[in-house]
Amino acid sequence: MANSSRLPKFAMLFLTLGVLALIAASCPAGSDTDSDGIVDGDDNCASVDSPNQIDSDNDGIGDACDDDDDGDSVANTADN
Ligand SMILES: [Ca+2]
Ligand SMILES: [Ca+2]
Ligand SMILES: [Ca+2]
Repeated sequence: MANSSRLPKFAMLFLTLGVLALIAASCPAGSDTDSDGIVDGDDNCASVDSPNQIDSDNDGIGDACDDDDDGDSVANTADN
């Protein structure tokens, strides 16, 4: 008796988890283009692997994407 009533609940749990996983996988807001573990909406550099999200000048553009990551108006390539 106990076993026969437990099995459908277990099946329902898996079905629910499966549906939730399907919704999460198909939701664009949850996508992570660069696979660094930060979803695009929260990623300060969505196209570059940047799990640490460091943004030295706090301009909202992560160092990985920021041409001038210390905000002194001198591009990284020319900056000392
Ligand atoms: Ca990301
Ligand atoms: Ca990133
Ligand atoms: Ca920045």
